[in-house]
Amino acid sequence: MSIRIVVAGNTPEVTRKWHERFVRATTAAQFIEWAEGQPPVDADYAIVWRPPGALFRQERRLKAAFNLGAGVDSVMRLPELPAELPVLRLEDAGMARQMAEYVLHGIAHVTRRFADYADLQQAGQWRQWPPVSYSEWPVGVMGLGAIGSQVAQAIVAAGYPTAGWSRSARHVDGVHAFGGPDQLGAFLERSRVLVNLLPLTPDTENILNRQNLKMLQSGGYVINVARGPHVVDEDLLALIDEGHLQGALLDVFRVEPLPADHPYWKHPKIRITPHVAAMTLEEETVRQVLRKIELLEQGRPVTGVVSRGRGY
Ligand code: NDP
Ligand code: OXD
Repeated sequence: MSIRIVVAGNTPEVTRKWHERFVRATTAAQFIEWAEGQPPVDADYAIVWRPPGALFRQERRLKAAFNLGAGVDSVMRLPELPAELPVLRLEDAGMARQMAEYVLHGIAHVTRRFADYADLQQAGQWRQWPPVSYSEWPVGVMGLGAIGSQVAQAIVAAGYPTAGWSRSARHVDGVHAFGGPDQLGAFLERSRVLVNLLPLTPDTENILNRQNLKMLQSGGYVINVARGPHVVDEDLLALIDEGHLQGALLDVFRVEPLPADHPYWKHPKIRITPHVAAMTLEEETVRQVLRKIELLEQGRPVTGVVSRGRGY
């Protein structure tokens, strides 16, 4: 009997789209679109994106669940998720390169004063600012994982003094390593641009709060490309309005789509994008997931298994 794989997205359209991609990629497995209320299909694996918890109530014979993204917060928070079920996440799969490009854009926007040039253009003025002094723009990257480590390397290559903060003070060439809660203060104090690439876990929720953001160098800038609940929105807005921070580039939000009346939409010092910093690439994703299923079926080890203790 062939392997049975259930595909479950957050909407029927997402489910259908991914189902089609996997069906097109291989005939070696049977793919089934999951829908709420349908009888159990006794699937071996689940491929999911923000799935409803009911999936895990219905499918009781799963050997593993594959998340169609790097961040697994929407899966790990489901009370229905069986405690022993291995959850696997995407590892890079083409996202790190996109993320590096997005973050470098955000850094250059502030260091090269592109917002000021836009104002000068509106005013019909020809004026040149002095060249960037890179030493005045130390960048700190929170999270040095599959994506964050490559983003940090791109920032180093661009010439900025770069530090990284991770749980384990992970080593990345050219990046000053800080680790754990004890070194968070020192990491923030030496940073002027803060790039957030942490996973969302109980330990990291609300980490970009007044107390921590206040530790950034004056005139600081925040780039949040990880998850919305990392940021205490009121604290970020207050520190910008008080002038301690000069602005922010935000790709992710507590509620998505961002509600129409949210102050971020109209704030002159905040730029937003609709969760597009690094998009899931279909070809790379399908290839990575199918390869891991093949390895698991052969009883061989796979990487990218989420630690239940750490939550990422
Ligand atoms: P990884 O799991 O590979 O890396 C996580 C990093 O965060 C590791 O360096 C880890 O430390 C560190 N970390 C985790 N918890 C803590 C903590 N409590 N204190 C200090 N450091 C911590 O994640 P990825 O790089 O693959 O992805 C990062 C996040 O980016 C995703 O979780 C997702 O939310 C977001 N993302 C956003 C996208 C977008 O389009 N906006 C697209 C893709 C991802 P250590 O190395 O010591 O384990
Ligand atoms: C992800 C995302 O986590 O797209 O992969 O946000």
